[in-house]
Amino acid sequence: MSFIETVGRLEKDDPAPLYLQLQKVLRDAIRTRVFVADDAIPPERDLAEEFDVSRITVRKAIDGLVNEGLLTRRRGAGTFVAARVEKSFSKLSSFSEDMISRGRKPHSVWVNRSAGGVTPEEALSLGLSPGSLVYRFHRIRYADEATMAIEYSTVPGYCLPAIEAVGSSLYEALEKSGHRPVRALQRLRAVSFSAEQADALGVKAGDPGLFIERRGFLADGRAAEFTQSYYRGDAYDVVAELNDI
Ligand code: 16G
Repeated sequence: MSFIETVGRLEKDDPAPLYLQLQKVLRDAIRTRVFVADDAIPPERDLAEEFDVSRITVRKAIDGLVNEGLLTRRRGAGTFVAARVEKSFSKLSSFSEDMISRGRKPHSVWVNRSAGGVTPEEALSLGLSPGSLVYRFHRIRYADEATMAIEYSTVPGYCLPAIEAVGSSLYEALEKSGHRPVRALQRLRAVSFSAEQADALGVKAGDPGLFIERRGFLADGRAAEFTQSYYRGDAYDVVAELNDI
């Protein structure tokens, strides 16, 4: 069956630009696993022909998905569904959203969750007054059956109605309570996993990891989260789009 038979046509009377429609078709195909990691997507000229659009439209659609990290171009070989998770460094997305958009199923194993008074260190990270309530979440994050990351999140008490509000996704819970961060500061550095971390992730002690620290803020400037993530170095590429200043 051809790709177009599987995914359907573009709606020519849909007012959305054709390249955005084609992006949606390709994004859906990855999300629903019509294409999986390392699959080649059809060449530009075939897509142009099958969807009856210009090559320029196809190129624009693909460029966007390459920038998002869903597709990668390999010189001389074509365009493939990214095997590693190409994580955008400039998008305020959640782990669950990152996985779902790639057709992978996120889930977490809880190591610990607790509520309590802020520690001096947390108070500094989140800009909270001593005595404030915080929620702490420690999770091992999976995509399908593969371990991806260890995460420690601290969330100010005013962001959630209760600790139980967080089910499979922290951002979903924050969004529901109207406290999803709208801005964040992030920093990243290379680490090598300790024996304990390696054990939790099923990798070898000393294997490389990416440590990403995110401080998320609400529109009014208050902190919404302080999260330290240890991502597997063999599973992620970090990508960012840079614009001229
Ligand atoms: C991502 C975020 C982390 C956030 C988590 C929420 C980065 C570097 N970090 O891992 O700050 O707390 O997603 O994920 O992207 P969830 O909504 O699936 O629980």
